Amino acid sequence: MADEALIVIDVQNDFCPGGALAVNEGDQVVPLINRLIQRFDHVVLTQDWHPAGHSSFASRHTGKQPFETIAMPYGEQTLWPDHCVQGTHGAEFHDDLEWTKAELVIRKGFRREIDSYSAFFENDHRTPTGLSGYLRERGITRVTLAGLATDYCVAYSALDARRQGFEAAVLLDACRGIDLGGSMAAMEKRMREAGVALAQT
Ligand code: VGL
Ligand code: ZN
Repeated sequence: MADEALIVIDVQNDFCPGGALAVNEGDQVVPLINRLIQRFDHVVLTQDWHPAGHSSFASRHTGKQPFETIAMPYGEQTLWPDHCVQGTHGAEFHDDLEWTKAELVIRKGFRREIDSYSAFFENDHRTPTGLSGYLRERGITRVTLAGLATDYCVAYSALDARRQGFEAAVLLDACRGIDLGGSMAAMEKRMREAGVALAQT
């Protein structure tokens, strides 16, 4: 287990019921993830962490509504309601998440002009967060992922983990998804094809 890390993705108020970008049943992952945190030697958290007026917010683009897509210099980008703004309550971890044991918090999406779903790379698939180097230097070869949302930040993190040469598993019962236009099925397929183990806690 010393060479394994649990990566808890974006268990933040804005992705839970009542939040700005609420994922259906998002808060229900918290008790499962708390048990996982106890079981793992190494725990990393990610925190979606946008400046106000972030380019992924529909409010930044006149005439655009949340969940529409636009072309950005780095590719297609889904537009979201304003969420996880740095320093706000919505950006904080869910109150019941027992995160004190975490050894690292990776904040992502802090560059105004580019979004970042993955814990490893921003949405240009090129700009690193530093997580690969951190894990590698610590001798971690296998990551287990859980959190929000299955079909966005969890899935892109798992795909990049494989791309970076880590073994990767996603615990689906400790995740909840957004499911825009079939994104749940599409991302589960992509994960499976990339060699991500899809499992349960
Ligand atoms: C996420 C959309 C926008 C996620 C973050 O955590 O899956 N989704 N920002
Ligand atoms: Zn975001």
